[in-house]
This record gives sequence, C-alpha cells and structure tokens, in this order.
Amino acid sequence: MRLSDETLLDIMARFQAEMQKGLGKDTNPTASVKMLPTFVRAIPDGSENGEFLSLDLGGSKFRVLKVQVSEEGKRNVQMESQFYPTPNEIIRGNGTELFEYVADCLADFMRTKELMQKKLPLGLTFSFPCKQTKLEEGVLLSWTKKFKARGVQGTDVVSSLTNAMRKHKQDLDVDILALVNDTVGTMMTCAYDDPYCEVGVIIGTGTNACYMEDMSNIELVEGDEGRMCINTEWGAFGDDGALEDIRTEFDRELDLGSLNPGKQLFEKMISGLYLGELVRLILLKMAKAGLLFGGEKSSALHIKGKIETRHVAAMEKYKEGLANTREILTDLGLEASEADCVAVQHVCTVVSFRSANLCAAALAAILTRLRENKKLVRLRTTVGMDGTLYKIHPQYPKRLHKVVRKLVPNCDVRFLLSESGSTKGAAMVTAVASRVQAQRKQIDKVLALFRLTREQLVGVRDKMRVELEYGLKRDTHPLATVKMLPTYVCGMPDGTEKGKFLALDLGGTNFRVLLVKIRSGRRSVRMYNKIFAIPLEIMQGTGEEVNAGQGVPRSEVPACHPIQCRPGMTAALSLQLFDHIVQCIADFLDYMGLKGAQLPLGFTFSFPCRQASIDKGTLIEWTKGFKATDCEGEDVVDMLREAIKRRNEFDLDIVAVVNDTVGTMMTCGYEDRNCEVGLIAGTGSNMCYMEEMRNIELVEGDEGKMCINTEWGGFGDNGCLDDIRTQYDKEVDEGSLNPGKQRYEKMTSGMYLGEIVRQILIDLTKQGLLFRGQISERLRTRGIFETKFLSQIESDRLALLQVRRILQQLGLDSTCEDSIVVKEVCGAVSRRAAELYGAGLAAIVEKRREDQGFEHLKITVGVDGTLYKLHPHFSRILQETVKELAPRCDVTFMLSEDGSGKGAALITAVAKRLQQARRENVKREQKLRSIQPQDEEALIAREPCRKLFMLKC
Ligand code: 0WK
Ligand code: 0WK
Ligand code: BGC
Ligand code: BGC
Repeated sequence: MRLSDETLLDIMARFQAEMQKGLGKDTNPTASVKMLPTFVRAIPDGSENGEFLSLDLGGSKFRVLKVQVSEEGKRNVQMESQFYPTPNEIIRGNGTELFEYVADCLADFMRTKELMQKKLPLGLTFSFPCKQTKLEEGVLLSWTKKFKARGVQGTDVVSSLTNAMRKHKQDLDVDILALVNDTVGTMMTCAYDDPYCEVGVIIGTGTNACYMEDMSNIELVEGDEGRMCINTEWGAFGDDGALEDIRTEFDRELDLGSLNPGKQLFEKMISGLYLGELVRLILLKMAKAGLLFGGEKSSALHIKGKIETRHVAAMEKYKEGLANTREILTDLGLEASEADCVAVQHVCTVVSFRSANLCAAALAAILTRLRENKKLVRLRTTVGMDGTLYKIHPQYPKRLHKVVRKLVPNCDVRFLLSESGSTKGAAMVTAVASRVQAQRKQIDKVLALFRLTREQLVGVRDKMRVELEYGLKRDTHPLATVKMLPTYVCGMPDGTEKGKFLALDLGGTNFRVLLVKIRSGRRSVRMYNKIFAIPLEIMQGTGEEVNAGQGVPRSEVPACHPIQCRPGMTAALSLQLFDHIVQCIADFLDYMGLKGAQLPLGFTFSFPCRQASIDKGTLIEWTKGFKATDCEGEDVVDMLREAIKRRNEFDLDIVAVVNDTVGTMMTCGYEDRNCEVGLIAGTGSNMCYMEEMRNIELVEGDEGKMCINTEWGGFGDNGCLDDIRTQYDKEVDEGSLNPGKQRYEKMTSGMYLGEIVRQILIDLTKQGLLFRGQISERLRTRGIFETKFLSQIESDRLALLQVRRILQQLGLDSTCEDSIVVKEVCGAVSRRAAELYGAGLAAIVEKRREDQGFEHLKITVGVDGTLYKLHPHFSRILQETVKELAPRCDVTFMLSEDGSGKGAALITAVAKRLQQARRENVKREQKLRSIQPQDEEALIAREPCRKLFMLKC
C-alpha cells in the first residue's frame, strides 16, 4: 500500500487519460470515469438571490434545508436545516418508498417551518452518479456507498421525487429546479466566497470531484462556448482494471463483500465508508497470521464494517491516538499489547495515507488539466473540500495538500473547506436556475406570440381564401386588399418561342438587365445578364440630392444620372429611376455590343401594377425599399419608353411588363407544364397563379385561363390578421416606408424578418433578458439585422461561437446564453413566416383543386427569392405547412434557377409571336378587304388582345 512518487505520477497520468476518454463522444460509453456534464455553466456571480428549499441526500446524513440567498442584496446566505435518518430498509428497499420517504421528510420540514403555503423552488443535492441532459433532470447510473434501493437505476430521480411529492397527501407543490452532485454543490458553496474556486472534492462516505471544463472539450454537450462543470465520478476509476497493479488482496476482499462488487474500486481504496473496513481486513489477516493480539481473533474483528473511519481517525490522532487505539481494540474485544496498538496505528496510517495519496494523484490530474486548458504556466486556483473523512481525520488534509503540491508544483492551490455543506452551493445553482427559468418564461412568452397553432394557420388559410375570392369579384375588387391583378398572360410557352429578347428584372435584391436567347424546339434558353445597383437615393428619390434640372454637364454627372430633363423639378425624380434604368440598359447593350439591335424587351417589374394589357402596367403603389416619387399611378411602360426616348441612343420594343411571380411561374412552366403558380419569397412576398377566366370578373370572357398576380402582400391590410399580429409587427410597420400597407408581406418577407427580430431583441434587452440589459446603438439602428443574418444564425451547422461572431459583427457583445436566445428568436420569426406562406399557398392550391372539381390536385409551384433559397429551414417548413393545410393537393416546389428574367423573355416571345400573328391576320384580312395600310396600328389597338392569345392556346 505504499505508493512511491513515481507510482503516484503514473496514477496521475492514468487518470488524465481516463478524463480524456470520458469527455470523448465515442470513448465515453466504455470509459469508467464517466465525466458527467452537470449543466452548471458558471460559478455564482453574486446576483443570485431568493428563497429555496434544498435536499441533501447521499452523504452520511440526509438533510432538508431552507436557504435564503442574499437578502436585501447583501451577499449572505441564511440557512435553516433539519437532519433525517436514512434507515437501511429505506435506502436498500424499494425505490418508490425511498422517494415517498424523502417527500415525507420534506413535508415534515415544511410543516415545521410553516413553508407549506410558499411555492419555493427546490435544489436537490443527490450524491450519486447521474446522467443529465439538463439541470432539472438526473438519470441514476448506479447506486454507490450505502444505497441500493430497487428500481431506481436508469430512471430520472427528479421525476421520481416530483411524482412522490405530487402524490404526497399534502400534495407538495414544489418544483425541483436543479439536481446537483454534492461535489458541484461544494464547489459552488466555496466559489460564493472565493471566485477562484473551480474544483469541488468530496472525501466523505464516498469520494468524488468536479471541476469547470471548457465546453469545447465536452463533446457530449452541444456548443463550444464558455465552460461547464463536469462531475468526474472518479470513484469508478479502475473499474476497467486500470488500477489492478496497485490494488491489494484487502481491496479485493473488501470489494467482494461490498454492495456493489467490481464497482467504485478507486472509491473503495479512499473513502470513509471503506477505510475502516480495510483496516479491519488487514488486522484480521495479521491476527490470523499471529502477528497481532497474540493471534487472538475476536468475533468483532470478523464483523464487516466493525471498524469505521471514525475509529481510524481517532487512532491517528497525534496525542491521544494510542489511547484511542487501545480503547477501540478493547471495544472490539481484543487484548492488545502496547506493540499491537502501535502496529494498529501504523496500519491505519498506511491505509489512510494511501487514501490521501490516491486522492492527491487524481486531484493533481484535474489541476493539470485546468492549467493546460487555460494555457497557463502557473495555475492559481481554489479547491472546495467537504466530506467527513477530510473533515474529521486529523492528518488527512495536511497529507493531501502536501502530496498535491508535490505532484503539481506549478499550481498554487488553496484548499477551502465548505463550512455549510453543499446545499448552499446547491441553492446558488437553484438561484441561477430560477433566474434562468424566470427569464426563460419571459422569453417563451415572447416566442409564444410567434408560435401559430394549427387552428390559427387554418384561420389564415381560410381568410386568404376569402380575400382571393373578394379580389376576383368585380364589385368587391376595388376594396380588396389582396388585389388579384389580371396579368394578361393566358398561356404557357409551348416551346415554339424563339429569338433574342432583352429583359429587365427590377424589384428584387438585384436589378438585372438580361439578354435572353430562346431556341425553339429544344427548349433551350441562353442568358447573359448584368447586375446593376439601384442607389438608395434613386430608389427613394426625394429630389434634394440631385438637382439634375440645372443642366449639370454630363462629365460631372455621375454615370447614372439623367443628362437632359424637362422643366419642373418633381418630374425629374421619376425620371431619375427610369433614366437610371435606361442608363443601365445602355451600359448592358454596350457591354454586349448590341447598341443598334432593336430588340423586344420584357420588363419584370416586381411591384403591384394594374394592367390593361400585356404591355401596360400602372404602378398602384411602391412596396419594399422603393419610394421614388411621381411613379405611383403612372404607367411604368410609358415611363420607361419616355426615358428611352429621352436618352435617344437606342430604341427598344417594350412588349411586356410582368410581375416577378409571373416571370418565375413562366420560367418554371417552361420545364414543367404543371407549374401554374409562381411564388416569391424574397425581399418581398407575393404569389400568382393561373385562374379560370370565368372567375376573373374584371376581364371579359369565360374561356381558358389568365394568370392573376394576387399581390397577397397586402393580405391583412384590412385588419383580418390583427389577431396574430404582434407589437413587434406593428413596430416594424410603423417604421417602414409604407405603414399600414403590405402587412402580410411585413410578417413574411426577407425585407422585414430581420427588423422583426431586431424589435424583439430590443424588447428582450429592455426586459434585461439579453445583452446584460444594455441596448447598444447598433441594436437601435434600423435594418442592421439583415435577413441574411437570420439564415446564417439559424444554420444547424453553425456553432454558438459563430452566432456570437455574427452578433459581434453587428456590434452586439453577447454571452453564450444570449446567442442561444437570439437563435431561438430568429427561428420563431422565420418559422412563422414560412408557416404563413404555407397557409396562403394552401388557400390557392385548394381553390384550384375545388375550381377544377378534382379529388386530388397535382400542381407545381415555381419559386424564387433569397429567403426561400438561402434560409436553412424556410422552404422545408413552408412545404410541410402546405401539406398539412392542403392535404388533397400534391404540391411540387420547383426552384427557379434562372430568375424571372427568363420567364419575362418567354412571355415577351409569346406576346411577340402573337403580335406577329395578329399582324399577319390583319394583313390577310386587309388583302381580303384591301384596306389602307396606315390604319394598321389603330386596327391592332382596337382588337382586344385576349382573343389572340386564345388562338394560341
Ligand atoms: C456534506 C455535504 C453533502 C455531502 C457530504 C459528503 O453537504 O452534500 O454528500 O458532505 O460527506 P459525507 O457526509 O459523505 O462524509
Ligand atoms: C429573383 C427573380 C426576381 C425576383 C427575386 C426575388 O429573378 O425577379 O424579384 O428573385 O427575390 P429577392 O431577390 O427579392 O430575394
Ligand atoms: C458518488 C458521487 C458522490 C461521492 C461523494 C460517490 O459514491 O458516486 O456522486 O459525489 O460519492 O458523496
Ligand atoms: C410586390 C410584388 C412582388 C413581391 C416579390 C412585393 O412587395 O408587391 O409585386 O411580386 O414583392 O418581389
């Protein structure tokens, strides 16, 4: 049993390896030192306060306590406690009875202390190895020490005790907020007084240690940020045979006679429950060998557990040690000579010395790991200590401290005895848990506002359906908030389209000018495009910036500004946007060397336009980030044509103006004929679909179909969604360019989700639930929380570290907990957006199914937009919601790879061909009636276009 320094250093190294093994995701299952995560992520920081109940079960004494933490802000803790016995029939009986007994003791304590009426949270110190996935849970891995109640191993002791309390005749209304191991309670207790304390050691009935480990080393728990306390359960060190070379016959004999043979082998060489027994077995062997007591063997010496650790401690006392030894041996019915007593003392010393040495070796391994984790040459730390053996054995602490300092000379270790047991520490953990729980409740209250029930989503679907019908009907159309705008696109391309077309794609994230070459037959389209920026001052032209009217010389006007303009400033503004567009077209034509080409142009204009024909579109109102004045109520094709005329550099034949949803539907329809819906989930939110002409009362004719641009962004502008609109939605709307408008869009589209998140974060910070209650200037800045950050923050692959980095970039200094909350807020906002999209889409596909009288409808939806494309979960949640709310529709979602520019070109091609066909027909008729050529244009104009399209279909 004499362990040399080399052996101790070797045991220290072995234990370091065991710790590594226990922390590893793959190696943990076979590790004997389990390194159990405790979900205690920080030591007390003095902000803990409140009143708590605490149970301390598993050590030599069972205690129930009431703990008052820092009344009136003073960092002090008041405790009242009551001990209760732990009879063997309880701790080795039936598990249910054990927890009923604990509940009885708790009830007795609460009755005595008149606490029955108070709903106090409870912290449970449970000194056995428990697997936890959260603070308020603990699945018992195995009993140790004196406990062996049946039916408890493998179960969650928190829910077992909670059930026992609920079933108790006094129905104890107590919430267990935290289960902590006694080592953790001890560390927290000592850390309350000494913030250097980051290790807790118990050397009592049993032995164990915990310490603060870096999250990045704890593979069993998600997240790499900060630290978490690990309960090493070092008592099991060697259960895999790692210590066979130092275990003696006495250790083996003791283990065989224990309640849990083969288990806790390290503990059985160290802790108070076993030390006395080891001494007994050694004395028995020596007596049998005639080396002691004249070979006398008293029956007492044969009785297991007859010699207890308190006896060993007594025998090792400096002065009265010998007298104590004589007295104890006499009590054991042994005639002991002077020499026998000295020898027995010596045996005690050897046994207890080995215990201290082994403890020191394992503790030294932990201290080395802390020093290495912190990358320090010298570690200064404090170890919180508790346990009867450590407290009552006269020599033990000194020996332990000495050996630890010998084994880790590069650590300045303070050993701090926990005066008030581990329950004070448990109360701290409970205080933190209760604060976190209270905060959690407040956060959940906010998140719940974004959690839509199935009923609510069905409500949204049905309300959307009503609005769709409302918009289609002639007499309700003018008031409809879902405008249901006819687009004069009546059919899908049939593959005969061919030619070169220019396309403009305005209104999404990027403004694109495209050249689209369509080759018929093989349905192949080649596209060349250039992305141009639309400066904010043009998007929201308010006139001041550029006084173009005063004839600024071209060389001085930055490229994208108009060169000539008519008198009257205001007009200049609309000019600005369209002149800028024309400038970009000019650049593109230059770049493509197409200056002279008189190409047909399809104009994707992603805003609500009332159309009278395929090439006429009056802007009803701006949405998203646009607010250029003097455009609303104007025909955008005319404005573009005028701008082209003003530039007088090239001429284009603007054949069609289409909405980006229509362009998207067409782009996808070119590949999949079932595609009859176009959906944009991008900066803005909108959907179009092919409607039966008979349902479109605004346009003549009942044959065939026409695409309707629903402009569902306006859904709810009549207040029909106010039941699910939150204060944050109202704040975003009030801060937007078009308050009161596009409410559905403002709850669902990319331009606004980030703003909703920002409003929520501001509110949570005001409530002190985030960023330590500090609202930074950045957080007050509108638009900083771009939607792309949501997509990044919500990506599963992203560790919390990266979330913090993103928040850092936004100038938001956050803790690990903050990052988790931000991620949740982003998730709640984007989930609601996707579900609302799903409800809206379910309404339209259900309508299509019913309109066509189908049992089941198979339909494809063409989708585009950065939110749908880039967000990690949006598309999945949207699809699941449609499946849920329109179960009789089999909806295929087809991502539009090439953007709506292609669709616009296809529509232009169709329109162009029909224009052609119309001209030919006219010629044919002319010939038939030999009428004058010059009236041709008039003839065309008069001829309602719709019919021509029909021809095609
Ligand atoms: C006192 C602590 C308790 C712990 C005990 C260990 O309050 O949580 O279990 O120390 O020492 P023992 O009583 O087993 O000697
Ligand atoms: C790409 C399309 C464009 C549309 C945009 C919407 O080509 O017409 O406006 O998607 O997505 P966003 O760019 O707004 O995310
Ligand atoms: C248990 C530990 C406990 C230690 C000290 C051991 O038997 O497994 O969980 O910390 O005793 O009480
Ligand atoms: C516009 C729609 C457009 C949608 C997606 C909305 O703001 O009103 O016309 O389709 O954004 O870009």
